[in-house]
Amino acid sequence: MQLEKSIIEETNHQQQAAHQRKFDFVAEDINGLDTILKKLEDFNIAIPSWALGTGGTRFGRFSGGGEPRSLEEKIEDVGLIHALNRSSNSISLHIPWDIPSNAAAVKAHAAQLGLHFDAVNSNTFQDQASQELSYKFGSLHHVDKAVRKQAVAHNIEVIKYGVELDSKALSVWLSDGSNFPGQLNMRGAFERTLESLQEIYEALPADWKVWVEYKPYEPNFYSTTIGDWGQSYLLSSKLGNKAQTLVDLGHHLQGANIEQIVSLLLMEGKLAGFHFNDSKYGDDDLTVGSINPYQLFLIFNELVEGMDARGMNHATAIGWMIDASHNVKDPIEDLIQSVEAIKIAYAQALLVDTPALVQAQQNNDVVQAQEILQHAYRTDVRPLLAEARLRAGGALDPLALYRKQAVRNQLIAERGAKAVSTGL
Ligand code: AOS
Ligand code: ZN
Ligand code: ZN
Repeated sequence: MQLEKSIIEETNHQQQAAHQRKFDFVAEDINGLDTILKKLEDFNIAIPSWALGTGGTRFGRFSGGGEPRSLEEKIEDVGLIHALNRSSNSISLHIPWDIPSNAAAVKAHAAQLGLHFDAVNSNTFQDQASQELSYKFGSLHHVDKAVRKQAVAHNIEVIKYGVELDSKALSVWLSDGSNFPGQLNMRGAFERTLESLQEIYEALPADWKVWVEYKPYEPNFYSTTIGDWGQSYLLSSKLGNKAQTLVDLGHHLQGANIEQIVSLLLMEGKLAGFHFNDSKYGDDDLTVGSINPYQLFLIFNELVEGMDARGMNHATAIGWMIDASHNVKDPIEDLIQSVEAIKIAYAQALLVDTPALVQAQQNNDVVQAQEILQHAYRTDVRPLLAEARLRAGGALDPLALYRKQAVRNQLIAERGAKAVSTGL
């Protein structure tokens, strides 16, 4: 299904007066308002194809119904989100969950909804029915050259699908690791991973990147071969300019200073981008900003400062994507909330008084530095986001409109209460 533009316009019209009051109140104190609004309008976050269905844990999965049954329906769902928020103009596909058998048609369908294709993701963390050799003991790091060869070939096949869709990056997350001490030689595992990644790297088109994601544990619980940003950075440095490190916010041990990691990767030109989510304990894949929105703001503060220092375009220089699992929420509602939370953090970071902060840091004025950051963080920027959406043709309040139109019920009527999406 698609949302009629007239419905969005009509609802916006009804909400206009209330919006204007809130917008005028916050806008009055903001310097460079139009520049900020333009940056917000330009800022889009990619939606992963695997986040449109209900997620689950190893204990169960409780579908809410109306899930997309095909790649076409996944694209439609992203189209719905984008129509509402005008901030989700791309989709990141996962192979083999979403094989684009007719790439031209898939691309045309997406384009009609204002969408393009973000990074393509390979999968060597599961065995597929058609697969000859098992990944039970790893893929790119496997001790058996034949398994590594199969995994390399899969990644090269994913690049080929991506080329057909005009993607520009291959995103690699490996579950390779060990469950018990002694199970593998860590140096050997790293060297074999590097060698496999080098073969994949060789297959990248000139204007492509490979994004190397790290994760400290799960599904392996003793060691992970690309376990942290240092290991990913080491690999991406050895590989070359087309390789960068991808930061998934949930892939850190508790207490890690993610903003510092981000700042240094950015400084080195090695920050590929993000998988946004939030967590309380580990890779919980909760809605972005639901647990620790201040940390999200601090990450964006480093990003804005670091990108400006390098003259980078905020919207396009790195990859912005959500990677979350919606176990108890309607996936579309969760994604609307996630995009909003990311843009709130971004808008707050844009409000930081940088010259004053530099001055405070120079003077070792710790109190003033904290005041400056928290002043920006505590500003209610939601009316700015709403205004940017309005200017871009989206809904003033995407979530409210989604509910008012009973979109999920319409999707259930169309696809059935038991429709199950491909994915984890
Ligand atoms: C796994 O924990 C990672 O976050 C992956 O980025 C992602 O969830 C996976 O690649 C889905 O395919
Ligand atoms: Zn991820
Ligand atoms: Zn993850």
